[in-house]
Amino acid sequence: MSTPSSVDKPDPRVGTAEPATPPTPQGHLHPGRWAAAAGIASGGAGIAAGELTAGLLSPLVSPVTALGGAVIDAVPPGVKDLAVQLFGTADKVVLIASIGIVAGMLAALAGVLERRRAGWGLVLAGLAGAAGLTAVVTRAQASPQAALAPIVAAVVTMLLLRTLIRRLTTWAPSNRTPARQGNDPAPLARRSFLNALAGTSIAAVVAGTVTAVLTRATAVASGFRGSMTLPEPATAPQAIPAGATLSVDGISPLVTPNADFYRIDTALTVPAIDPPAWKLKVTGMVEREIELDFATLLAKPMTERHITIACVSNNVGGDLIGNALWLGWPVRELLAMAGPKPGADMVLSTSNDGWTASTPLEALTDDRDALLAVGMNGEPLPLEHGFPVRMIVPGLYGFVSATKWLTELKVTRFADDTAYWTPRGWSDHGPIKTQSRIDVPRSGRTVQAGKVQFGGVAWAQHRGINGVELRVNRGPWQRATLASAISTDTWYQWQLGIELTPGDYEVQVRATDSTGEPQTEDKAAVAPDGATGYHTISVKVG
Ligand SMILES: Nc1nc2c(c(=O)[nH]1)N[C@H]1C(S)=C(S)[C@@H](COP(=O)(O)O)O[C@H]1N2
Ligand SMILES: [Mo]
Repeated sequence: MSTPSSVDKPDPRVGTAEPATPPTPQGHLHPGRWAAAAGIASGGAGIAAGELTAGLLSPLVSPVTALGGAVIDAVPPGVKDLAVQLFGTADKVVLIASIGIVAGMLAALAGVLERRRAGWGLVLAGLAGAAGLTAVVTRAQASPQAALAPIVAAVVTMLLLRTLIRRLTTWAPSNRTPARQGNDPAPLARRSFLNALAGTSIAAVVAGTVTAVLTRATAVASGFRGSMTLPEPATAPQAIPAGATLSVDGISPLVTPNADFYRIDTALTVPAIDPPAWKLKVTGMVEREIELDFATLLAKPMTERHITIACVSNNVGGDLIGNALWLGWPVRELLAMAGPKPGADMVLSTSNDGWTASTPLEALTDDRDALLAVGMNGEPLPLEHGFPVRMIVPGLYGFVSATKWLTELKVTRFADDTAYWTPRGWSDHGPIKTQSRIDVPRSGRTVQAGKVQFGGVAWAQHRGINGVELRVNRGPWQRATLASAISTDTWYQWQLGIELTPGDYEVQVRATDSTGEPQTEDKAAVAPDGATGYHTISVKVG
């Protein structure tokens, strides 16, 4: 028969071996403290699980960094300056540590509350998760999957907290119970709680360590990016002509802000490259192989140009297209240094993560200003858009030209080398097809009878657009007002007001490139080399 005093004797049998400690937790450490410890361990493991999720899915925005960002945005500038004065470059470390301390106190409180009344601690954990979720989704760089991390953090915290507090309550009921009689469950329950607490703490430390290792490279790359200054372009960029922007509500902005720029790549996690360790190799059919480092690249005479890039996977009317001001060194200068050998007709560009693109050699050596880009809209390339260096080639779809996180250019032949997408059902060449899109009104919208304002964009990079027309219910084509171009390498805005009486309408758009070739009505799927057909919308006029 086991009694409270008999458990003090060491007993080798499983489940009953207990060190010589008092039989109830009250005599050792107050259960409230154990509850607080359970809260901290659960919260720690939950936050670590959330940060790990973010590290894998959305390394640029994690719950903790998003909360830090939200704090920075919320404090008045005076406080920010004071923090920088006080802590210098350690200000961010101090901020994250403060978030850690607040989180620890809240987690301890959640443990204590959960022990007092089941469910209360879970509510507190849920509220903290909601705060993290709000911070994450309001960050500019947040991707949809970034929302997963705070949810994982909250769910893991709640599950662990509930388990630990239940075990603690079994061991040390919160309201005083009569002295235990006979088969005392306390030692077993005590062991069960302490094991779970230890397991949770170890899991928190392991997940935290893995996350730190995983995200260290991203932190280094972001840190470098944040402190670098872009070189000035050797020649000023083309000015945006006065008539290039039309004032139509809801039309795509002429220049796409970085935060709104579409992102397409096969990278599961955003590659993080430390620029001092970066090198670009020029190999293959060249007179001289070249290795270029980042400092050398930045010292080259830079060109700055607006170029509209588009994805071959963009459906007719889709939004996988954007226009940015790119700063870079022309690829042709680098290739001229290397000296391509006769017979070469392709450059296979490789990214840090092994992805490859096949670009016609000619598109990289002619005068179109294919760039080794380091800047996007006046900033260093965002990490997800290829930091530190990517290719941007006017006139070609991204999958055959716009290699991000660029590390190698191999001069070769289409007959000898194959790019990533080519054996997967896509073409090895990818000139951009003439296309046009109606941005307003949105398809399916009801608009007021009278003069209805239509507006959108049209593009045929490197050829240019010379006209955009609309037709209603397959009637005659009506010529839209075409804005001035920045250059033929960018998209053009267009607008047209059409008198419409109440009813349902189908409206279509088509563009004609500057060779006089109108865009085709024939529908083609995105594979193998880009969608065709007219963007067609339905409009209800009320
Ligand atoms: N390393 C790498 N670069 C890449 C890709 C990729 O999968 N990996 N995708 C390409 C494709 S298909 C497109 S459309 C463009 C998109 O560039 P963005 O994400 O900066 O808009 O990047 C290109 N560069
Ligand atoms: Mo693409």
